[in-house]
Amino acid sequence: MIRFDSMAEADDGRRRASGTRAGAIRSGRRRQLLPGLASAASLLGGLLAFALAAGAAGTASADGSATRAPAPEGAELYIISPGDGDTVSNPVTVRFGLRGMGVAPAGVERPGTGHHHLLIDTELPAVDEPLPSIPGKVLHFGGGQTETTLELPPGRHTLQLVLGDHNHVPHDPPVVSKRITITVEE
Ligand SMILES: [Cu+2]
Repeated sequence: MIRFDSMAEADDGRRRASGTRAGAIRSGRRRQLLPGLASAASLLGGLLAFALAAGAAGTASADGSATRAPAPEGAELYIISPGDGDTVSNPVTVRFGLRGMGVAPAGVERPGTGHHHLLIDTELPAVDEPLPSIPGKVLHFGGGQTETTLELPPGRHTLQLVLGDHNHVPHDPPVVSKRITITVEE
C-alpha cells in the first residue's frame, strides 16, 4: 500500500506539473507496463486530486457553495451498458456515455468538459459542492476514464452517472444520467 500511495502522489504531482496531455500519455504508457499498479495508482491519484480540490478554499464562493461550471445546453450523460433491468454477472463492466460535452481529467479547467462519477446504490449528492468520494458508493474517474469494472454483491443494485467539473463539482445545470437498476446473479 505504501508503494501505491507514493506512486499516486508522484502521478498526481506530475500531472499537475506537466499538464494533462503529457500526463495522460505517460499514464497510458505506464498502464501498459503495469496494468494493475497503474490503474490503482490512477484511482488513488484521482482521490488525491479530489482531496486537494476539496481542501482548496479558493473554489468556494462567498456564500460557501462552490462555483459551478456551466453545462452546454443539450448535454447528455448515459450508461451505455449494462442496460436498465439487465441481469449480469461479475465482473460488471460499466460503460459511460456522454453527448454534447467532452471528458477531461480532474484538475483540468476547460469549458464544456468534466469527468465521470459513478453512484452505486446511492442518491444523487448535493450538486453545489464537490462530490464526495465514498469507496463502493461514489467513485471518481479523475483520470478521464470512460468505463470501469466492478465486483458487486449478488442482488439488485442501482447505477447512476454524474459529471463533475475540474473541482469535482457538478455542472450548472447538473449533467446526470438516468439511474438504472441491474441484478447481479450469484
Ligand atoms: Cu471527481
